[in-house]
Amino acid sequence: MGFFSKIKKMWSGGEAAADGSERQPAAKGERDEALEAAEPARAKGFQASAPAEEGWQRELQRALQRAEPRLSAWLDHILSGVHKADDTLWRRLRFLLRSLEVPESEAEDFIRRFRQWLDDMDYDRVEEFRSELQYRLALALELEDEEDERSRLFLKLSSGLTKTKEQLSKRIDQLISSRETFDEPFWEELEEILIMADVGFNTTRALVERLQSRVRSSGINDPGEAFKELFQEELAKMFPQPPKRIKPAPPEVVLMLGVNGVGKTTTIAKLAHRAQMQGRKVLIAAGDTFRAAAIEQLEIWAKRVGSGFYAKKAGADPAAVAFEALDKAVRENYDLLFVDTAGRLHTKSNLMEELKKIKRVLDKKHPGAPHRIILVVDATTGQNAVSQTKLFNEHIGVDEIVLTKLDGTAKGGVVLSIAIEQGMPITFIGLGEKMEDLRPFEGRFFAQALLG
Ligand SMILES: Nc1nc2c(ncn2[C@@H]2O[C@H](COP(=O)(O)OP(=O)(O)O)[C@@H](O)[C@H]2O)c(=O)[nH]1
Ligand SMILES: [Mg+2]
Repeated sequence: MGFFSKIKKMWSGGEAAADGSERQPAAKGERDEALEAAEPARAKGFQASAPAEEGWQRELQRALQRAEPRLSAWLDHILSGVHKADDTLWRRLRFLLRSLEVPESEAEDFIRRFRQWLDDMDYDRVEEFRSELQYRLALALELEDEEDERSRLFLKLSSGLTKTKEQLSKRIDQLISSRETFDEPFWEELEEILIMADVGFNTTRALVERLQSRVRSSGINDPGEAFKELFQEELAKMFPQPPKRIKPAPPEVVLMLGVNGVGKTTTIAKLAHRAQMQGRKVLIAAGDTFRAAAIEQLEIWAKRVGSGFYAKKAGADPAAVAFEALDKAVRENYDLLFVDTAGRLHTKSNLMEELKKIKRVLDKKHPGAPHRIILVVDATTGQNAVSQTKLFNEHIGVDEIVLTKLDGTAKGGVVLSIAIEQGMPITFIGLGEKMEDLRPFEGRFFAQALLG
C-alpha cells in the first residue's frame, strides 16, 4: 500500500489549526488547501461508520487527526472491547484503512490475507495476533520507520539480545564499576569480555584500539564517567552500510545462500512476507533440489505468505529451476524473485560450482541478475558464522548478511565480527521464529540496544 506518506503530506499544516501546540502553523493559503484536501478523507471515514459505534471511533478519529503516525495508539482504539477476530474487528479495520484513503480493493486484500493467516495459524484471540497485525499494518502503510514503530522494534531487539547482553553489557558494567582508571588491566579485561561474547580476536583488537584513542582524546579518566556512551558511539560507527543500489528492471532477483539449518528457508518466507505486505508481487523458487523435504517445506511457506512458487522434482538441476523460475517471473510480471539454494557443505566444491552456475544462468536470462546475493548465517554458531561468511564471499561474492537466531544466543558479539572484520553489511536480523521477528538491522540501534 504505502499510503501514509501521502496522508501525512495531506495532513501536514492542516492539523496546525486543530492542534497548534505541536506543529508550526503553515502559511494561511497552504493551510486552507491542506484542510480542504484532508476533509473529504475524514468525512468519508465517518459516513462509513454505523451510528452506534461511537467511543472507539471518536477516539480513533482524534488520534488520526493528530496526524502523528501512531499505529500502536490507533490499534488501541480499534481493539478496545474486541477480544477476538470477528466482524467488529474487520469493520473497524476497514474504517481505519478508509480513513487513510487506502483504496478499497487493497484494504480488502489486506483483510483477506490477514484472515487467511489467522486461519492457517489457528489464531483467534487478540493477544495471539495483535503483534502480527501491527507488523502488517506498519509495512503496508509504510510506518516501519516512524518513531512509534521504531521504539517497539527497539524493545524487541533489546529483549531478543537478553543473553548476549548478559554476557557483554552486564560484564562491561561490572568492569566499569570496579575500575577507577583506564589502566592496562582494564583494557585486558575488556578484551576478554569481548572475546567471550564471540566478538572475535581481530575485531576486539580493532575496537579496543579505537576506544583507547577515543578515551585519550576525550580526556576522561574514570571509566564510570562516559565510557559506555563512548563505546556505543564507536561501535555504531563501525558497521558498514549496505551500498545504495539503483532499482533494477523488474523482476529483482535475490539469490539466497546459507548452510543447512541456519534458517534460510524461513528467512526467505519472512522476506517474502515483508515484500508482499509492501505491495510487491513475489515468486519463490525451490533451488534446493537436493532434498524433497526442502521443496515441500518451501512450498508450504510460499502458500502461507501468499507468494508464487516454482519448483521441479527433487534431484532436478538447480540452475534449471532458477532459469525457469526467472522466466516465469518475467512472463507473469513478478516484482521480486527469491531463489533458494542447497546448503550441504560437506561437498563444498560441488556446492560452490552449483551456485556459480546458478549465478551465470540468471545473468544470462536477465542481465544484472542476481541483483542481491544474501547469505544467511546463524548467530548461535558464533565464529562459524564468520567462517561461513568468508567462505561464501570468497567463492560466490556476498552482498549482504541476514543473521538469524540472535534471540537464543549469548554469542551476539558475532554481529561485530561479521560487520567489522568481514566488512559485510548486515541488513536483517532474526529475533525469533515468527514472521515479524525478522527486522532490518541498523548499527546505531543495535549498539544502543546492546549497551544501553
Ligand atoms: N529462535 C529462532 N529460530 C529461528 C530463527 N530463524 C530461523 N529459525 C528456526 O531455525 C530452524 C531451521 O530453519 P530453516 O529455515 O528450515 O533452515 P534452513 O535449513 O537453513 O533452510 C527452524 O525451526 C526455524 O524456525 C530466528 O531468528 N530465531
Ligand atoms: Mg532450507
